[in-house]
Amino acid sequence: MDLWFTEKQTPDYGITAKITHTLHTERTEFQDLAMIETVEWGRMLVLDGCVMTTLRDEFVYHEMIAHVALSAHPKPENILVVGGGDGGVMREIIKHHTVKKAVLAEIDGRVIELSKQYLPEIAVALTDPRVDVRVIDGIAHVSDKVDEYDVIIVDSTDPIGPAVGLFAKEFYQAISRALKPDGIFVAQSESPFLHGDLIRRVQSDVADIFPVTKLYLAAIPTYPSGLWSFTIGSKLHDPAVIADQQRTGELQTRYYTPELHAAAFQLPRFVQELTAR
Ligand code: AG3
Repeated sequence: MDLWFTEKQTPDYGITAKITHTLHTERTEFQDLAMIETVEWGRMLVLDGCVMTTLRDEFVYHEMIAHVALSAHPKPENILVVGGGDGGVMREIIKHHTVKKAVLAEIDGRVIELSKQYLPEIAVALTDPRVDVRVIDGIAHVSDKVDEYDVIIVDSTDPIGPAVGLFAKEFYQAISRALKPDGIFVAQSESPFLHGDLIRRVQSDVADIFPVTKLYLAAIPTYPSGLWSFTIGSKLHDPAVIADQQRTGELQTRYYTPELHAAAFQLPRFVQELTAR
């Protein structure tokens, strides 16, 4: 049988994958959710028609959103992940032995439950004793906190639907308050090829709030255009510099390396322009 899934990444362009079967589909309280088995990329989680993660390339995104911020921090102990219900970011966070507690604030409990069921390789850490999984609105959680976290990671969907507020300047302000005086914040910030205006706006909003603001890149084949950006805001530490060489050197990873940490901040000229103030 010839079954295909297409994400329309723009009105005029998309990515298509042959699938062997659909494992699950439902309309949750917040979004359309699908688990599908693809031939090329393995099992895939799709939210509102957008590829969230696949078993074959998830390591790139999850390692790069977690290890840059955590390695730039000298002693990351209390961590918050907003979104990230599949658990991939958590799996990477708990590789840092300094971490005492990591809170997951995911608004859609079905993403957590179905990831545990269908993506156990990604969701493994959700049962770790250091991980506190909460089905709550991350925006409300962050607004309640002052001086609480060393690192806050925003693993959101695209800035449409339930994730719009996660790209708002007020949210970045609340994140800054919720962070300790040397805290670091990182968020996925979409594709330089397709979402340049968004990257420009996010960089400028974060730079209004955080003394150090940078952008770094990773290659994620199943995301729109394949080139993906992360915006990082830091109150004190330079996010491009590894704080504890030994801890970072010990990480078991497949994409992230100490050399790549520094290299990821080296931007092509057209991307540099998106970060100019
Ligand atoms: N976060 C989603 C990245 C956005 C992908 N966008 C798209 N396919 N249009 C990924 C969640 C993984 N933990």
